[in-house]
Amino acid sequence: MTRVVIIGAGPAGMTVATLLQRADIECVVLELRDQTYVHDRQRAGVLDHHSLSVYEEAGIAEEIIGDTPPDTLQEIRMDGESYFRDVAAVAGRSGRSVPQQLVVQRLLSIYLRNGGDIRFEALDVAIHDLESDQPRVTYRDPDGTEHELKCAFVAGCDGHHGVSRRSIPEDELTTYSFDHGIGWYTLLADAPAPKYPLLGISRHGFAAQFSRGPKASRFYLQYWLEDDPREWADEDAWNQLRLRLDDPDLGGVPFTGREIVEMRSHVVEPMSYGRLFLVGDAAHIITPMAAKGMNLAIADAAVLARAIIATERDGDQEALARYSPTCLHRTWDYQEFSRWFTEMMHDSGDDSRAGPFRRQLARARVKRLVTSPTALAAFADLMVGTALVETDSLGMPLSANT
Ligand code: RFL
Repeated sequence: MTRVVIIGAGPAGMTVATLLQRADIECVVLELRDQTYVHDRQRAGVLDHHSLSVYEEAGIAEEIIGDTPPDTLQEIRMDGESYFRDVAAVAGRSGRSVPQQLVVQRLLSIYLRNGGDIRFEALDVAIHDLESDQPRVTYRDPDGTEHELKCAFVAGCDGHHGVSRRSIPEDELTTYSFDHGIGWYTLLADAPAPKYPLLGISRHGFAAQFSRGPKASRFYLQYWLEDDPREWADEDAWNQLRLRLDDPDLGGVPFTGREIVEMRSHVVEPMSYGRLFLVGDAAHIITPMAAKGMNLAIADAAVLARAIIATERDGDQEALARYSPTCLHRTWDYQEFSRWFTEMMHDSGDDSRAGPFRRQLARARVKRLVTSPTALAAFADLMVGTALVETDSLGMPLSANT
């Protein structure tokens, strides 16, 4: 018998595990893939200010962020002009550019160094007796040996395609999905990143370039849904990046990773059922435009760990009831921000999708951001990461009337 079974060793699962371990609450992590896969999986790249505060509170921020400098400026290139926005100065706080695989590697290293229990290549994970106060989780080793873990709580941190959400009866969940009607081709290359995150607005479509460590970049390239960019020659992709990012020097190295990013948003409500709590991508998917996916996963993980600690240590029966409404409050806030940002950046470039009127509206929004300190302040607050708003079990913010 353990207290908590955590399914999935991504940012959500490893954050729950590390925070529980620091509070001496026994847990076991079950991960489908092997350690090399978990170590090397590249995705997000920014820890926002709230995520940093989670690791600071746990006393592990220094180890997680290493020597990465604060995230400060962002550059937008539009019509041959560059606009710099110092979101950190405006918000009065900043995040850090830490590649997701480093966040996971460092959490894993802390967890293992302190004697944490993680089982890689856990196959056919299944959750049973969720409505009881002693759920069971079963899985199989690659050699076929079957295992069963009894626990008090299950943290479903196994991403969008995992088993946790599917273990909840369908009629207990409401699912909200939205297809943004946009295609993004994402490319990794050992090409030095620009000094600041770069977003390019162009008649040829949207493009962006972000740092993924000191010598690598992740590129994003909008494509039209009738195309399959995986069929593009590398040189065609480089040509589009040069054009849209207004940088003739790009290219000359091979791409080391190519992926299609689904520009879909997805939220399920509630984020818990019986003793199972959905955390991160298992409960919601957000477009990468505002860099919030990993940060929402970390915020959920922190809320869940705190609630489990309050229940286990202090017998607080209410804390877990507030988990789903508190996380959904933040999720919807960021879904709105991400959609707004996505629409603005895409509609203000090519007008074949949204039409010329929407293009002019979107460009007015971009210009407002670079000319109005008030508009920039609201943007910077969300971009850098807001403080967590706790809600009551009905979803009303606890701080709304204070
Ligand atoms: P993860 O990272 O998907 O981890 C889930 C883990 O669960 C394991 N698993 C299972 N384990 C046991 N049994 C099963 N049946 C299992 N099924 C799956 C998986 O192997 C995996 O180890 O979910 P988590 O922890 O919720 O973290 C979410 C983030 O990974 C995700 O939101 C971000 O990567 C999204 N995202 C970005 N987020 C940001 O904050 N900033 C960004 O700049 C950013 N860029 C991105 C992104 C996502 C991308 N892709 C590929 C969708 C860029 C890209 C290209």
